[in-house]
Amino acid sequence: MKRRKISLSDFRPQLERVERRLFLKQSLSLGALTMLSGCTLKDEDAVDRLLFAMSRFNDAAQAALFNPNKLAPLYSEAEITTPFPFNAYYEEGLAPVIDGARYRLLLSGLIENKRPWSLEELRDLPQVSQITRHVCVEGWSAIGKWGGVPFRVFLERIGADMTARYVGFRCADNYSTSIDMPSALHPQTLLALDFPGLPGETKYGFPVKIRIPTKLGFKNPKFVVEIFVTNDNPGGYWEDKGYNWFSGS
Ligand SMILES: Nc1nc2c(c(=O)[nH]1)N[C@H]1C(S)=C(S)[C@@H](COP(=O)(O)O)O[C@H]1N2
Ligand SMILES: [Mo]
Repeated sequence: MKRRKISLSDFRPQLERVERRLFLKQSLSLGALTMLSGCTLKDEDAVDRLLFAMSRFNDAAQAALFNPNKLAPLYSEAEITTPFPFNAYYEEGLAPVIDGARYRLLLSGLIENKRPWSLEELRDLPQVSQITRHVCVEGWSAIGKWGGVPFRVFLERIGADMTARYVGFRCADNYSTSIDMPSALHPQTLLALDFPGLPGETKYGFPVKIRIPTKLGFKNPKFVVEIFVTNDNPGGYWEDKGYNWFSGS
């Protein structure tokens, strides 16, 4: 497999922006501010902006390096982690419990057919399953099995604009995240309907989770209630708090 070589010049605009920020930080914040304020070298805003610019630069680098055909490793049934760890931005007892019979998956944005989908209709699409490793930024990983519809198949079925840049997700617990289109179309990205855990356990994302083994755990939304396609980066719950947006694993 041949991979396109990337060089720093591919990122000229981003680099220039970072350099400009560095220059501004030095001349305004560190220079002018220290003169004005005496001794504190503190300008959290400028530092934040610089780190944000570097993180966006890192997004571009990760996107350019992302190989849409490279597969995440697969594992055997015997390697599955039981019980599978639960995680969310709140404690376990507060995870939403959704009524599967009344559930409808909503669609919006750059999609031809936006009619909502019931769980039964999603089940009628071709199903696959895979055992992969979930990696959380908080420093743990676990191997689990997820089943469902290849996300590319679903995006084709609904007439999603695959030339658009982003796919965004809204969840029943007010969580949100978004991914780049190449990752959405990756052969292992699943609209998952089967989760780790015991039958009837809903905390791992019932009824719909987007399982993306090529991305960190927080880019894998659980309890998904709406999917949208857009050219404007939608950010997300952790992304808006400063986590790196691309976050490949
Ligand atoms: N709706 C929703 N999805 C979410 C989260 C969340 O808080 N809400 N947390 C994310 C994070 S940080 C992790 S590690 C995984 C945890 O998934 P699990 O409970 O299946 O292990 O879900 C991700 N998706
Ligand atoms: Mo996570």
